[in-house]
Amino acid sequence: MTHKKQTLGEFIIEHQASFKYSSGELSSLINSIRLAAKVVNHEVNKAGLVDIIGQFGETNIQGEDQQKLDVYANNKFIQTMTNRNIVCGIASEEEDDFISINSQDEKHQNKYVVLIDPLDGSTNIDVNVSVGTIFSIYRRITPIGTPVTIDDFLQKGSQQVAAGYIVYGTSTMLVYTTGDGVNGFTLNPAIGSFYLSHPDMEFPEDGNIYSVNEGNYLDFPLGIKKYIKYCQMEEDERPYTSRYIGSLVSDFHRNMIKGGIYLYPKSTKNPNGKLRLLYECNPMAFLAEQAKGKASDGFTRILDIQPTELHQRVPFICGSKNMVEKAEEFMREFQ
Ligand code: P6P
Repeated sequence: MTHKKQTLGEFIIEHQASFKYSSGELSSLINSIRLAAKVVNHEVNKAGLVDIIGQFGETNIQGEDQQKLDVYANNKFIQTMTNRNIVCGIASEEEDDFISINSQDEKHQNKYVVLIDPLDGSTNIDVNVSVGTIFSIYRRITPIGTPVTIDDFLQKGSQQVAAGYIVYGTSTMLVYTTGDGVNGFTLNPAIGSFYLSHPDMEFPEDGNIYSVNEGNYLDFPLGIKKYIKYCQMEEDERPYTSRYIGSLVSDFHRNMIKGGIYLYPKSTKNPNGKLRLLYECNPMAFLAEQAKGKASDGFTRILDIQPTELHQRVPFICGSKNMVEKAEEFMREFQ
């Protein structure tokens, strides 16, 4: 007899008591993300059919052309979380500065801040390759009753209370953690419900997939070059397989299921790497550690890095524990 799969809503209610900060607000916040994910998924899936693709004619703080779907996803997540009157502030890759959400009663009683990359991998939209949304949730640290400040957003990744991603791929999945393991939910588009399809997701300790943009090889630090050559050597279980989608969420998701490592090192073109600490590396690092994997900049645990700017970038190595540790070994030996 097949057991009825638990819906995301049922799962949230059942696990609410285990939240470090057991409060209905966090459940409601995750539910608002669930709602926005379904709406954005609908647009992503039909993107090829209507004129929603292509440049929106503006650029974001990263100087990247904003795709219409980027802007749409950004607005949808912000609007959905604002309407629920739970968050006191939102930061987004698509917004130059953070947004202070004044609660309807204007007394700033809401206690969570959310940081999002609304549509990561957006350059893949035009070529029908999977993209994703990444979110990171903290409790504010400035006093309730006052407007949020930048300090509420510049918290170490170790302070996150929840993090996750939605991957809009061959199927749409929502994968998240509240600090008690990682669980994956698959959307049944026919009825619009997410069902628990991947309980207790964990990175295999070892893997044979490495994900890096080898086009930047000549610019990489020597330690990274040495590690890539190590992956390619005929020895033991190597050579590994090279798989790079160009969408962090998709590469991370595949590597978590099959075992593997994702690397976005620094280079002369990107002296601090390309990925942003607050709304890409920290949430993915929280998920990685909760799934028994590892995430560092090659030397320092990502979750221990003290942020200094909203859109700061860091080098990022993340995945199966033994693979990350081997890469760190090369980084230490060859700096
Ligand atoms: P490159 C997408 O823009 C992104 O932030 C990640 O999702 C992806 O892994 C990476 O950048 C791809 O960057 O320089 O290899 O095209």
